[in-house]
Amino acid sequence: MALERTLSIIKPDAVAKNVIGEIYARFEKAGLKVVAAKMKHLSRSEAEGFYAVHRERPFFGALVEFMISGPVMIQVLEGEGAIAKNRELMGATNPKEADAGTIRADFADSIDANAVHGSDAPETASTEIAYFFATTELCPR
Ligand code: RTP
Ligand code: MG
Repeated sequence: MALERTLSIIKPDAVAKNVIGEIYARFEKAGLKVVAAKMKHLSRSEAEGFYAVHRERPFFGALVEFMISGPVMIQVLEGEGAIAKNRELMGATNPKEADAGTIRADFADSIDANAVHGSDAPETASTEIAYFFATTELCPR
């Protein structure tokens, strides 16, 4: 398996629940390393740009409103197969369908307020990392 980097966001609901540390512990226990991190309250245009791929979807407006409702914690995770590993730790988009023991099963309330984001493929991981971090902000490999 290849050493990968992926973008992770702890969404406003999970930040408000004060579980950043608990979520970081799950990343670390799974062998994922935090190689960059920042806390940020996204502007509307930042959230719209980040989720531009979903612009035409019926949930786009609600998604943007939710993502700007409070600060988020944004990190780059590195590890063997980091993209899939992080998606596994996160669980299904809808917490009602998420496997027991996943981040969404344990911390998410609804499909809108679903605690975390994770890149879904190598291409989206590169674009999403570059969306929030300058190369100089990432730990060298
Ligand atoms: P994410 O991008 O946040 O990691 O989540 P995901 O890949 O599991 O889900 P995606 O299909 O990319 O959707 C992005 C976010 O939009 C919200 N959503 N709402 N109401 C709905 O039917 C619906 N579908 C998606 C979720 O908050 C999802 O995380
Ligand atoms: Mg997605």
